Amino acid sequence: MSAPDGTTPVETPRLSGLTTWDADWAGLRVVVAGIGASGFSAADTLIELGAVVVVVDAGDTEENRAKADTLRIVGARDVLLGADHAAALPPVDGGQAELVVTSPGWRPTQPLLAEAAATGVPIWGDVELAWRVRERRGRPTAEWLTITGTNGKTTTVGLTESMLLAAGKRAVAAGNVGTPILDVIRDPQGYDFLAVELSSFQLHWAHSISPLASVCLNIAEDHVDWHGSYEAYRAAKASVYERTRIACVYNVEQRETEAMVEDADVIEGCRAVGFTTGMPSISMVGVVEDLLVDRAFIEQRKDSAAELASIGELGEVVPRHLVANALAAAALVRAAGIPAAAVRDGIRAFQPGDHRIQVVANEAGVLWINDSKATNPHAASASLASFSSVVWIAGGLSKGVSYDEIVKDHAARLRAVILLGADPAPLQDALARHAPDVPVSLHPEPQTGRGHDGGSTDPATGEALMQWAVAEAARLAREGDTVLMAPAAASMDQFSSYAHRGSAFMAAVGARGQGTTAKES
Ligand code: UMA
Repeated sequence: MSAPDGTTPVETPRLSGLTTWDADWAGLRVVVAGIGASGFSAADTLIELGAVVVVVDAGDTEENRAKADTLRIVGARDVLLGADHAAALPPVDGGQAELVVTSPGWRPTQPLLAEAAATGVPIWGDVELAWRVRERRGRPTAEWLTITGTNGKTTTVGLTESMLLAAGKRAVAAGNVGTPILDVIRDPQGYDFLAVELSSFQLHWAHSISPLASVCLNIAEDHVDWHGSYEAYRAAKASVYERTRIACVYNVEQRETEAMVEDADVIEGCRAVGFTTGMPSISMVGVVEDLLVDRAFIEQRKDSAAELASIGELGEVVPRHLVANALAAAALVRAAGIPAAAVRDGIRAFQPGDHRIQVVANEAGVLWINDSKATNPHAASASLASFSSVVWIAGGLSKGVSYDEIVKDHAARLRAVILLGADPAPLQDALARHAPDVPVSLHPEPQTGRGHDGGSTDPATGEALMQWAVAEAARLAREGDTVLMAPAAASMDQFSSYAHRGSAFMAAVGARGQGTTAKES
């Protein structure tokens, strides 16, 4: 077996025997790259397994030093902090490392990793390590349901977890969603199922995962800087389907995901199951009138469908992509034998995260929605598509993306646009080209853009800007409109995070005396 570049081995005779927790990990010489969430968890796990571990991180920060102290106490051979240490592969116990376990944020071109690859030292991500140690004597072995995609991963992983819990299973969401997967693998009680969110970075470094069911929700250009090309990003996403055992779940409305399934090397007998927000054909889950239905996992699927839940159970405002996410989650758990009633109960119990299509107010016929988490055009486009007449608050740090397509696709539904962003030009220009009749509001004073890349964002600036934007929106919105704050851009030029931007929006709407229906957590 070799890494995605086709040359670097990911196995050696020693490593190929290491496929359970109880295998002989003792004395294995490992370099762990990174001491963030996943690196710390990987190092801690390897130490517990008896490996000889050297941890490297370019950041010599107070937080990293505290973590380094903890790892030394539990038995790390060495922890090397600082940029110089990350420039080369360090020796372990005087010899060459037998394995590198990397954190997802480290690019393949990073010098330490490049040296490992060039000298034939296998590189695994923490997710690969987790897969290798998932079986442990005396504990249940959890089944994995794996979820990737450009947008919607976190919602889908949350819905999947909720449906599994509703069925009375011991289940947890882990991976890119925030909880390092090796933390849940080491849970003393163990789990029946893991709902695993996988980023393209994690997939790049995962080589032998064989999930029960898997899904790539959608794909659009993202993270090209890390992968080097869109093709490489796509290949990483597509690898989620490799070695799937029961069902590869694809997006009927995005043919590219179905093509990924067709190309995947799956376990004999694995089925392709589609999800669609339209009427489902055989072997799909989909929508009939206002119901989510299953035409894939019932015996009479040739001529009938089983009701799973009604769309209204997903919330007050149900954008199409939320329906899609719920159907994808339903397909994953149905593949795992979860009853239809638990799909419904899981949807009812699910609490979506803040700042993702969050209803802030619904008054005087105007719906106010906070979708601050829409930090790229693909996410904002899905959001816009959910409403027919929109006052759109948008713009921010554009990361060099093009706005032509999103403006072209949604020009007809725009009542007005209110621009945020230290440099509003990218979106403003696209609006001028493709929606010249839509009124555009720009803040009367030039925006500074303090805060990006290490500068200190002045929260007051962001708050004042948002108050202006909300006042403009209130002036422009008509009965039946939706005021949608889905910026299609990152926030860091004017806010400290997307959460800060969303909170500023909610506070500004609240301050105008709108009846808030959502509270901040
Ligand atoms: N570092 C270096 N050299 C490098 C890169 C990083 O030394 O070249 C060090 C940093 O100083 C830092 C550590 O590595 O100490 C950080 O490692 P990391 O960036 O891989 O982050 P972790 O803290 O390990 O968190 C990772 C995921 N982060 C990324 O993929 C960037 C988290 O996803 C994930 O929740 C966590 O593992 C647990 O699995 C976050 C994310 O932003 C939410 N994901 C991206 C996204 O969703 O778009 C992919």
